[in-house]
This record gives sequence, structure tokens and C-alpha cells, in this order.
Amino acid sequence: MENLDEIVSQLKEWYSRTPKHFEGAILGSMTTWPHPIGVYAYQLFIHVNGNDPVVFPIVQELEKELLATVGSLYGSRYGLFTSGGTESNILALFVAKRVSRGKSDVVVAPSTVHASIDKACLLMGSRLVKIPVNPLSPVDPDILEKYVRDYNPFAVVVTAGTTESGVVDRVKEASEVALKHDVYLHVDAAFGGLLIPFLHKHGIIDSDLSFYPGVSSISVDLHKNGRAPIPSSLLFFRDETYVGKACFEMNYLPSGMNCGLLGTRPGASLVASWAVVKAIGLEGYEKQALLQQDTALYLFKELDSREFVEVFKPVLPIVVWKSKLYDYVEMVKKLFEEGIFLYKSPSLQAARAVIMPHVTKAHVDALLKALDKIHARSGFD
Ligand code: 0PR
Repeated sequence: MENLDEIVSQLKEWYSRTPKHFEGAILGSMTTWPHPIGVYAYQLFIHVNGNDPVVFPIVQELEKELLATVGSLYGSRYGLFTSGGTESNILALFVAKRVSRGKSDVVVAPSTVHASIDKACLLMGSRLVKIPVNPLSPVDPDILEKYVRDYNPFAVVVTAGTTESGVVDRVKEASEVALKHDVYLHVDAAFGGLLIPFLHKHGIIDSDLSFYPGVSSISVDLHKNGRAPIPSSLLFFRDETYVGKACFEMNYLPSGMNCGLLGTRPGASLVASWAVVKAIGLEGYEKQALLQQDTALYLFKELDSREFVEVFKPVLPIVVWKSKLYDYVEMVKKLFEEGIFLYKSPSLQAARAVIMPHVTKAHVDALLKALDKIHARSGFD
């Protein structure tokens, strides 16, 4: 057996080489440094199986509280805690298929939809029909309606904060289409769920996010802008009976039931999410959203002032730009070599920076410095 001291020193060595969000290099992913109270709660409840509410009733109690607090933003307290946007999206479509009668085995969504919707459809053997859209614009409700009329889908998915450009589909208009055609509407707000209600309140964005009458479910990730440890997400339903449709009979379990896709699951992340949401509070998320948006606009303005860049105006704190010197894959690679980690936005052939809660203006300045450096001596300096 290996000496534990050796393992610890090996772990410490790996840890020192692992990038940490607060150091400023992680600018492309939608992850962030978790709130310390979440880390504390996670460690304390590390032994808890979230799939066993009989032995660990705290799981159910805190899930209820968490749903009520966050759900007050959208007008529903029914739903379940999941492991992330992917599980939430798969479950939402699974429930949609279970509750829809007389519809085709088709899901309709704008082409900006997240890849987990493709995954869900592949898993269920359903066909995903994508509406070609400009990645910088929300889907046109009239075109959405045309697709719904033509395909008679069992579900429609729109996104409140798209992965590649942060665009917000118009949930209210999509809800009217869903209501008129009696079709299940799922809103993927994995990224935008904890930004949109606040930015809308302050008049920064037009669209709001809510359970308008035609909306059946909304997913909101807590391990993104919620600052909870990974894996943490919420899936809300408009109707309590839909929650049951996301559950499966499992007679040998004390509760006789298993809800969600995972079996044994980290109860620690649910308790940690509760602690983080309690500590930050909705007012804290509101302040944070305004700060994120402010930093994103700062980056946008700085990029816009550079001749070697074409930048798109951010809707949510996701800033996307192209270089006039490099292909976007090459630009992301060059910046990686400078110690800055960005993601790609293939639909726009551009680089993507996400201004998550840990990102400061100093981090943005370091990114700008690296960008200036790789464009120096190019005729653009
Ligand atoms: N819906 C939207 C709109 C998303 O942007 C994402 C993920 C999901 C659903 C899926 O969420 P989970 O990853 O929690 O299941 N967006 C992340 C991003 O763009 C995706 C990601 C995936 C990041 C894998 C890193 C990675 O290694 O940053």
C-alpha cells in the first residue's frame, strides 16, 4: 500500500499545476470558483446519497427550499435538483415525450440549441429538427410557429442564453406559440437563468424569463452563475404532476422511487447549493449579474476600439469576437499559449469569453494584453 503522505504530496503538486478561476486564465468556460460555504457544506455532507430521502430526509427538505427560493424568480416551485444542464435537458424532453399524445416523434429547436438537446434526442430515438437561425438573433416566433405547424412536434426547445453567443430567445412569444398549438415548451436557461430576471428588471435586456402560460419547463444551472460546486442544476416544471413523470419505480429502494437520471447521486452538491443560495441570496445574484454585465461591456468596448478585431455586442455576459489576422481556431490556440483559456464559437467562427462571477476587469486587461501581443508586428499595431 502506498504511503498516504506520498499521495498527499502528489495531490498537492497536481493542485499547484491546476488552473484556478481566481487566477484569471479561465475566461472561456461557464464554470466558476464555487462559493466557500458551498465547499464547506460539500465536505460536511460528502457521505449523503441524494437518491435516498428516507435515510437522508435533509435531501428532500433542502431540495424543496431551494426550488422555492430560486423558482420564485420564474413563478414555479415544482421540479428537481439535477447534476447539470445536460441531465435537466434530457429529463425535460423525456417528460415532454411521456406527457404528449398524438404528436410526432420530433423536437423542434433553433439551430443555436445546446448539444445536450441533440444528445437527448439521440438517446430517445427522436428526431431533432433545427430551425436555421442567425446565431446573433433570437428565433423569429412566426418561423417557430411555421415549424410547429409543419412538424407537429412533441416538444419545442428555446434557449435563454445561448452557448455560443448568449442570445436570449423570446420566451413570451414562444409560449404563445406553444399554447396555441398545445405543445410542450422547454426553456434551456442553464446559463441565463440567474442573469435574465435581474438584467430585465434593470431594463438592460428586453426579454424576461418566466413561466408564461405556454411554458412547461425551465432549466437553470447552479454550477454556472449560481456559484454552487459542480454538479448542481435545477429543472422546474409548471405542473407538479410533471415532476412524477421524471421519476421511476424502484421497489428495492426505501422510497420505492428514483427521480432523475442518476441513481446514487451526490447529496453533498444539493446541500452545498442550498448553502450557497442562502449565503448569496437573490439580491446577491442581482448585484453579481449587473457586475458581470458591466465587465462584459468593458471588454466589448475595449475590443471594439481595436482595429484587428470584429466584436459582437453582448446580450448577456458572453463576448464573442473574430480576429482580422487569425482564423478563430488559431486565435484561441495562440491565446492558450499565452496562458488564456477561451472557448470557440464555431457558429460565428469566433472566440468566446464568458464573464463569469470570478472574472474581474484585471483579468480582462490581461486578456487584452495577450491579444495585443499576438497581433503586434502584424501591421495592426
Ligand atoms: N445548456 C446550455 C445553454 C449550455 O451552455 C450548457 C453547457 C448546457 C445546457 C449543459 O450544461 P452542463 O454542462 O451543466 O451539462 N455549457 C457549457 C459551456 O458552454 C458546456 C461545457 C461542456 C463546458 C463541457 C465545458 C465542458 O467541458 O461552457
